[in-house]
Amino acid sequence: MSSAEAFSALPVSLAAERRGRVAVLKLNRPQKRNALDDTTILGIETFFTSLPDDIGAVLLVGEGEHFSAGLDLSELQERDVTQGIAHSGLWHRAFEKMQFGKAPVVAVLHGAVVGGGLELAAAAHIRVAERSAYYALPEGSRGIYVGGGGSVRLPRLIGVARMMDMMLTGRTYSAEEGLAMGLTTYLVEPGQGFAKGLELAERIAGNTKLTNFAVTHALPRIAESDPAAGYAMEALMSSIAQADGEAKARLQAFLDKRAPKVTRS
Ligand code: 1HE
Repeated sequence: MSSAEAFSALPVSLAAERRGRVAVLKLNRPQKRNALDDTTILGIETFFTSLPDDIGAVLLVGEGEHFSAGLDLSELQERDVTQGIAHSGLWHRAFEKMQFGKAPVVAVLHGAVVGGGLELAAAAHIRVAERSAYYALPEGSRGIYVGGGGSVRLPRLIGVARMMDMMLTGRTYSAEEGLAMGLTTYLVEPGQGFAKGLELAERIAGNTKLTNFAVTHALPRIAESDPAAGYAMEALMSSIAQADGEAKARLQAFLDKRAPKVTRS
């Protein structure tokens, strides 16, 4: 599928564009603070499943004053238990497609990154947070529970105890506090998020496809494995990666002094 076809199939609450080898996906419902309704979640799934093969990285951003206010609460009232399970499954599917998709995802965060918005951000591989960003899980106070994979992803990032505190007490964390906790990967000044995110996404898109696959698909699975299986998987993955023609060309370029050295950035 071409990027024009893939991007035009999105609902109005999302907008996508190409920046070279980077696809930018924008939450585009600022009048509702980018609250995530079913249509938007389905659109996120469509976007990640139909990403053109030549896209090397995705930049996920939010229009308006906030990244996302989370679940669209107006859609919640009518659901029974069975529908609730199906709804959560929809989010799980969409975010899995994002986390384990064709290309790494850099999320640019500002303003509210709350509830399902934080669950969405947690499915990204890198989070660039502007100083205005804040993290919260207001589900606790609303009488509901996370449903977008938050119980699985967030404890792995910040620990069970911190997540419990956020849900039980409504505690919020700033973008700066998020640095130490593992929510914020890069902290930037207001208005600088897009440029920083794009710079990182372009760098990621310059890696080989195989390396990006290894890092985003193999590494998290290896980290979850028992050590014996992990070592075996690592040995396989590293031998597959180094056998790739592009890897050999890059190693040769270094040995020929044509490739950059590793320096402090
Ligand atoms: C919404 C939503 C929403 C705003 N669903 N409509 N999430 C929350 O509990 C967060 C709820 N939202 C807020 O706390 C605030 O809206 C914000 C701090 C994010 C932004 O405040 P502000 O002053 O900029 O905007 P606002 O005036 O509160 O909202 C503007 C409009 O967006 C207003 O609608 P309007 O028709 O009156 O203009 C709001 O009703 C609407 N709006 N947030 C629906 N979330 C898979 S499970 C995940 C579970 C969760 O995510 S629970 C957490 C839900």
